[in-house]
Amino acid sequence: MSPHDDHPHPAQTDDVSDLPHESGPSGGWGSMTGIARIFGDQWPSLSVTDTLRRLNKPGGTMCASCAWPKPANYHAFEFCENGAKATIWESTSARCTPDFWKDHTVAELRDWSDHDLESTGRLTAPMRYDAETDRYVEVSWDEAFAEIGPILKDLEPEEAVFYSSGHAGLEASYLWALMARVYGNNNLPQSSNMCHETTSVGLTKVIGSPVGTVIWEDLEQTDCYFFFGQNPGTNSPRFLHPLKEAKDRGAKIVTFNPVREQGLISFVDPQDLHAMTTGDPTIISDQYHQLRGGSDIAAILGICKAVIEADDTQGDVIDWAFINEHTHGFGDFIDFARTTPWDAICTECGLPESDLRDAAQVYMEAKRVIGVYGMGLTQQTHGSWNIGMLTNLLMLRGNIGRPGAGICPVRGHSNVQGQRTVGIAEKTKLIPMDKLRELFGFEPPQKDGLHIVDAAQGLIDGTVKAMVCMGGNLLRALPDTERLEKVWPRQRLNVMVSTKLNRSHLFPAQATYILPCITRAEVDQQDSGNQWITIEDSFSMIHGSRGHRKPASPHLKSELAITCALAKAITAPSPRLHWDAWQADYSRVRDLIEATYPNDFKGMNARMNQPGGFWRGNPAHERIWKTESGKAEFTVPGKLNALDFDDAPGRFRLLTMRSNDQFNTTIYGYSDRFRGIEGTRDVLLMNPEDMADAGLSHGDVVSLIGDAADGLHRRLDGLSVVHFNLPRGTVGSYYPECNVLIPVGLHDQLSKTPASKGVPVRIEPAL
Ligand SMILES: Nc1nc2c(c(=O)[nH]1)N[C@H]1C(S)=C(S)[C@@H](COP(=O)(O)OP(=O)(O)OC[C@H]3O[C@@H](n4cnc5c(=O)[nH]c(N)nc54)[C@H](O)[C@@H]3O)O[C@H]1N2
Ligand SMILES: Nc1nc2c(c(=O)[nH]1)N[C@H]1C(S)=C(S)[C@@H](COP(=O)(O)OP(=O)(O)OC[C@H]3O[C@@H](n4cnc5c(=O)[nH]c(N)nc54)[C@H](O)[C@@H]3O)O[C@H]1N2
Ligand SMILES: [Mo]
Repeated sequence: MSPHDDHPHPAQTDDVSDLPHESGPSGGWGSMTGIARIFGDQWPSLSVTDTLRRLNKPGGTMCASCAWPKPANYHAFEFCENGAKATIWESTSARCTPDFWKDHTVAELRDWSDHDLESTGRLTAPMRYDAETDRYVEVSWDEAFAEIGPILKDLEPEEAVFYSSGHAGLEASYLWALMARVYGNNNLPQSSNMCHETTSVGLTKVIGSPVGTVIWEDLEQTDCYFFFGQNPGTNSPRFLHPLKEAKDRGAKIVTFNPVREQGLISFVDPQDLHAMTTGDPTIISDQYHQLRGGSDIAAILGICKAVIEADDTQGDVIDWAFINEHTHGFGDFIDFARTTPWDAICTECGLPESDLRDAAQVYMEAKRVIGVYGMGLTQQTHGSWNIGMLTNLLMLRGNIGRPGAGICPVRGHSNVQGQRTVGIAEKTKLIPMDKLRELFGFEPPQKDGLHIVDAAQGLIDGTVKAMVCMGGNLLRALPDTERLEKVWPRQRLNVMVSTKLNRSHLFPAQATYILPCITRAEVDQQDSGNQWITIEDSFSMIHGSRGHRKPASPHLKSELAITCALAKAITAPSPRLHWDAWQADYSRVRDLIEATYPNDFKGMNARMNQPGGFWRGNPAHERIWKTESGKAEFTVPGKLNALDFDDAPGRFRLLTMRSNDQFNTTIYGYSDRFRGIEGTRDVLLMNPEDMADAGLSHGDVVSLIGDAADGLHRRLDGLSVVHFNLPRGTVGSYYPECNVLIPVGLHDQLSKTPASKGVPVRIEPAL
């Protein structure tokens, strides 16, 4: 039992009569209370207020939480509740020093919760696992690299994997990718393999762009948003400001989500004195459609069908000029929309035809529409079809590549998109190998590397023998965590560059090292001074960032310094590889990035601190389609939902959720304020009629049983049932606890993104 683990279930504070669990607007005083609570919990030094003041402003520090863009015209406080939580969490005064291990063994810590592991504080020194005592012991940096080097050199290059989790800046990421390639592989999976890989692959297929087409000016000009499966209130709260501004000028917002998410319902701007005093919220969604989990294809098709019918009767609804000039495949798509009957569409998505026609009406009345999406669309077995369908809808009225319109995937980690841009990619076709050869005088490996799902399978099969991780917590973030915990220790080597202790440290391989790093808000002192780093946001804007805080320990190194030291330990010296000089002055790495990607990063060193960042451009924004046909592609999905299983008696569609009190596997606390769930994460959210049919009452304890076709047994015990406003047949429970239920093989068919929002489960009462 963890020391602070006083969160037994059931402990919901909500009243069951209080359906649909609405908790007051997002933002407002609730967000202040959320920040105050974590402040009291973590006791950061008071200089954290200085860090917060500098967040997301030119010349300041770019928030290490999400990738939401940073505007040129920033607010006095350009951070949100969750950005503040992330900053306070890493600025904690708590330290997990080598002495911590005097009192604890690794085996014992496996019973601790994710929250309590990270609550031990910032890691302060490099550590090596000692099997004899089952503890970590301090090592010097030199010893660590001297031991890691020979192990990796002894492996076949293909047996080692270099994972990264979207935090490290462009400079460290560029060198990380270079290091792997000089070492001899393209095994560079990244956290986006678990989230927006569906975008990288699926969106590229239809519009030739791996990233969204929208920029700030579009947000300022749009008159309509369609939201599919993205939750700005929790995951990108600064998005609520442009949404409010849009509502203030009369724009419309239509949302499709099985869960009524508070951030998409109403918002009180904490920086608006009048709103804070009166408590008057802005209503965000004009229409909120709670479709069944995984059924967006049907819902979007219904909207398209209504638009096509309106064009048939009234004319001039579809943008024929755009379709004729810019698209391919429209004939097949319009046939599909015409021939799919309304009752099939409505049965699948669980919404009446009138709802879809209402949504279509708003869509047709709007001149400029932005389609926003997140994990609700990407983390499905046919997530790529979802993205194709949303693109179909936007293209019907030419809503891509013109001002105020476009497609807007909202990214996750703060630099997750940028890491891909500068070479962290397992697919060789994405990398300018000729440039690398020319710049560094080596022969880059030609074979595609491993996606994170392939790496997980490789761990199971025994073909992957070393995971070297720049951040992250794979033993919680990946699917099938219980299976992976069993095979992870078989590795020859595991190296984890981390800021805090997490569960992935507790299943040591034959040799295991934890290498602690500074965070973005901390001073990154090198020979030429405190270094700037850069990141890329969701709108492909590049921003400089520099830390001002004293590092949590004098023994920490930067991610870039660790990369250079590792590179020297695992690759042969070469007159073209100046790892020491690059570490001494990161501007030299920016010159390399510019030399490798001249179109994207022209003048990088000079432009990085431009207010709002500099844009690396996007051909699809200018209606240049880098697809196979040279046109934007209409696509026809293979079926009306994005799942790999059919409905069956007793089978539910599980969507794994983030609470407002977590950042991925980092659990800040047990208050999912927006959903009215307090004091526990061990819950199963369920429709009241489904509960009645299953003979369950609010507070009953149940188990979830995996119901995938592979026949393996997967279960999660001890969840208390919560009476919740969800469509019938769809249930919700938290990520990462639920990851034991998701098969490694359950993923998007095109991009391999795990289908974390479309998991087949059954429910069993507790014994
Ligand atoms: N505070 C905080 N911020 C974060 C993160 C965090 O954990 N905490 N994580 C970061 C990361 S790495 C990422 S990738 C992003 C993730 O941000 P989001 O993309 O918002 O991800 P989720 O909250 O997992 O899911 C989004 C929504 O999808 C809905 N949904 C589930 N299934 C379906 C479906 O079948 N159809 C539709 N239409 N909707 C569905 C859920 O109810 C939820 O509201 O956020 C980033 N920002
Ligand atoms: N069921 C289910 N599974 C999911 C998802 C889901 O919605 N449902 N979402 C998926 C998504 S979108 C993602 S992105 C992945 C997330 O997967 P990961 O990126 O692997 O996980 P995180 O929780 O972000 O990693 C947290 C750890 O990163 C380390 N860390 C924090 N800050 C830094 C830093 O600045 N530098 C370094 N080097 N380390 C740092 C800390 O040690 C911390 O414990 O999970 C995926 N898994
Ligand atoms: Mo993510």
